Amino acid sequence: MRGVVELDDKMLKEQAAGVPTDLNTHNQPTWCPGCGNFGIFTALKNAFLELSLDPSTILCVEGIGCHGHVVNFLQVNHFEGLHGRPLPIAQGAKLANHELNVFVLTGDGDCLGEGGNHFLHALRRNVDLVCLIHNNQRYSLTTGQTSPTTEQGDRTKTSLKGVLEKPVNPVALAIASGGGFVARGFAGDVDHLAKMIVAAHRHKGFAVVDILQPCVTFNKLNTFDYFLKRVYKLGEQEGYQPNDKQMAFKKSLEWGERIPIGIFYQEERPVYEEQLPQLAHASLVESKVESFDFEKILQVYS
Ligand SMILES: Cc1ncc(C[n+]2csc(CCOP(=O)(O)OP(=O)(O)O)c2C)c(N)n1
Ligand code: SF4
Repeated sequence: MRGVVELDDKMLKEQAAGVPTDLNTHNQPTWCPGCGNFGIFTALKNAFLELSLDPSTILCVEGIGCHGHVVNFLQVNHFEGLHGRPLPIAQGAKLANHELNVFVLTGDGDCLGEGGNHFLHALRRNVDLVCLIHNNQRYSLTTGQTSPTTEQGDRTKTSLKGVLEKPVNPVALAIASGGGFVARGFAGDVDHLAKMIVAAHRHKGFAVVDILQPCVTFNKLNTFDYFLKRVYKLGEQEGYQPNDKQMAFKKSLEWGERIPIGIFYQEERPVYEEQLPQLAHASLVESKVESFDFEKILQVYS
């Protein structure tokens, strides 16, 4: 894989002394050797460096799953709560503090199964944050059961004769549900994925990146080789413009011999937090508690 974080002299010295570098903690990643999460982790760190974000302003909200282990390896603020619930937590955090740079790291099970309802409403609500779907087409932490994105006919330990249902297509779902920034990346192309994450963060509004993430242990179909033979970049295709919703939707349905990655659709629209009159000028953390008349509020409810 390409795109490894370049350590400067200071970081190398810190690392040799056992002191955390700017973004790594003391903990070594525990994913299976060859897991696609390594590529996503590197792309995320590269994106943070490219964006020059102060780590103290970054909040990563993780779901429960192999993807959520990032909480242990990355030196930024984190919140890991319940399975399927990172989106409500992340939206609440952004409403409370508009200055936070909020990134949701979620799995295909977490985001589209347990949290599927939250995903739909986050898309139409449009709070300014980035949602990265580590899409390995399995419930991997719990040892490889069928997830909402497992391919029809593929066999898993919970679908011994092959999955009967059609898979959820996160890109098509996001475009159809009002998403203002919808992209797909591949864990095996770290540089391109980092670019997708940077563009998602620069977009003002809810930005989704569906990431093709091989699970080398429990998914023997959608491997690195499988994707390397199929993925191509939308940006390199002549005439593709990510502002044409109908074209974007058509492209989002392409899956088989060729699988597009890149920005499918982008459209800026007003973000939720700036439309709430009570939060339009300042977020909750900036509001002075003294300016509230609690007596009056209590009287209303007494
Ligand atoms: C409500 C609820 N249901 C099920 C579980 C058990 N559980 C924990 S992690 C997990 C699988 C996570 O899969 P996914 O979100 O796709 O992440 P991955 O491990 O593949 O990265 C499940 C089913 C749980 N913790 N909470
Ligand atoms: S089980 Fe799959 S997703 Fe989880 S760490 Fe191993 S390879 Fe990665």
